[in-house]
Amino acid sequence: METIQLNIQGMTCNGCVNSVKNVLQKTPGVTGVEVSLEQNRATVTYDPVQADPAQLKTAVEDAGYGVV
Ligand SMILES: [Cu+2]
Repeated sequence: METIQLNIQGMTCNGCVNSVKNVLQKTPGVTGVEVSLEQNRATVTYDPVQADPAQLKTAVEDAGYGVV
C-alpha cells in the first residue's frame, strides 16, 4: 500500500468532505481515505497495482473539486 496527500480546492463544508471521501473510496484500489476540511487535504491509502495518483486526482476533479 502507498499513501499520498492531495491538496484539495473548493471544499467549504462537511458535505464537500463527504463528496470527496465518497469518490475516493469508490476508486478501485483505494483502501483508506481521510479528508480534512481545515487543511484542505485528503490522505489516501491505495494499492499501487490498482490505482495511481492520476486516477485519484481525476476522481476528485470529476466530483467538482480541484487538486493542487
Ligand atoms: Cu460543501
